Amino acid sequence: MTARPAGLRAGPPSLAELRRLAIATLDGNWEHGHTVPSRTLYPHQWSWDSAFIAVGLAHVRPDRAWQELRTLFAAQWADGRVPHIVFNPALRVGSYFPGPEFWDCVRADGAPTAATSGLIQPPVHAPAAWLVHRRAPSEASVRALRWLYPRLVAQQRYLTGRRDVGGAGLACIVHPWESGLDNSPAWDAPMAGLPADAAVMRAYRRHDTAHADAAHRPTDLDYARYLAIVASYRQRRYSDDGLAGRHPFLVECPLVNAALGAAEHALARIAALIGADPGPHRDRAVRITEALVDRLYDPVTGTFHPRDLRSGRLIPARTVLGLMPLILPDLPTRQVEAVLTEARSPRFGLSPRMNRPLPSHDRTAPDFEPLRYWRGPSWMNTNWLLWRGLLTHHRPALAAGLRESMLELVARSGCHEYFHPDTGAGLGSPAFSWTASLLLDALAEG
Ligand code: 2M8
Repeated sequence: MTARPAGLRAGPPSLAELRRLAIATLDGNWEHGHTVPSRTLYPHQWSWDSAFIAVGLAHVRPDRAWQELRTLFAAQWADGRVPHIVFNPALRVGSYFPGPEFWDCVRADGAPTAATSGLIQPPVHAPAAWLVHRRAPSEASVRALRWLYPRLVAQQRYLTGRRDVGGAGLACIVHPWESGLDNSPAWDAPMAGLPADAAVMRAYRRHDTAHADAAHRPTDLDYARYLAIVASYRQRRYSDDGLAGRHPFLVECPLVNAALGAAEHALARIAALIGADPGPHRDRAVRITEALVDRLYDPVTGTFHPRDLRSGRLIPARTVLGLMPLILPDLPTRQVEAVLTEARSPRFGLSPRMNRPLPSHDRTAPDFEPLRYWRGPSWMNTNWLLWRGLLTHHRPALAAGLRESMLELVARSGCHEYFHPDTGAGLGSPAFSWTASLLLDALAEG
């Protein structure tokens, strides 16, 4: 257990103190129109971070919640993709690696004037926008939803159109960064075929390891491969034409596709509110859930797995990604029960009285690493998504257990980026935005 988080007085913190800590964290990370995930490690705007941040801001600063989503979607590409990073032009070169000069998106068709990356992240924005409105409904929130709706629709069209590389109606990711779980063991197999030369990194200066313990971050070999995949996409100027068979990383991810389906459910609600037709969204939601179950659920393991489109096979690793389809309200009962069994197993340890936090990878696996980023540590956003899924599927005791465990993490260690999955010690960046914002959301539903 670590020292008491900065900003809290001695003794166990009260819920009001935790709330104040979360608000101070978000205020400290606010940067003219958006919130940085972390002042040190991630000083620009990140796509799915902004969605999670908006959910928390809705409870305390609803204007900022909408600004957060607006600034992100202002950088949407003409083809509908929402970039995973929007760079802050006021920052010096080298404040983050890889920066805009590495991405070189200006030469891509349909890139915005703002400097961005060319990748996406899980499309959790429509469900987040709907939650922001529900948390703080007003004329302004309806106006904001009217502005966002066509942009969210374009985002879905991009993912189910150009990114349907497998041809079954699911979105394909072209880089591990697109999953949000960068170095998850799920990506070891599809990355294994890429050149294995960590020495490539001598030509670059990693920014992350200057601010966080290298043993808690992806390795140089991981980074060499991340850059190789970006270089391949960049060479085709981020065009998705003819990706099949040529691009080195092509995967259907259960989290990205669960978010894709949840987005259609949210869009149906938004459409109904603003006078558009919810019908097509409902139809698409049904089709996405069916495709997800058909292509990514393995009846033998009883959980969801990513599908590697290059080999055609499901990836055997049992990571927290496999639990994420629980966010789908129309997930069939058989898969709901299977995911709950997996979550309650010693691999993940979900229970009404959790004695350890939910890990990001199977605790019983030989490649479980309690300190290294997405290979074991507990993260607030995957906790929160599973918690929302438990509420959606009416499991109040399990949801309460998970919520308690989330609050406990911050009470012990503060708003850290991630946490040791045994001790709850804070890891990565302190004062991390989505930890603060999702804590606010969990506190509000006590
Ligand atoms: C991490 O990813 C970035 C690359 O996008 C990085 O490692 O530099 C991930 O945890 C990702 O999910 C997150 O959105 C981002 C910013 O918090 O950091």
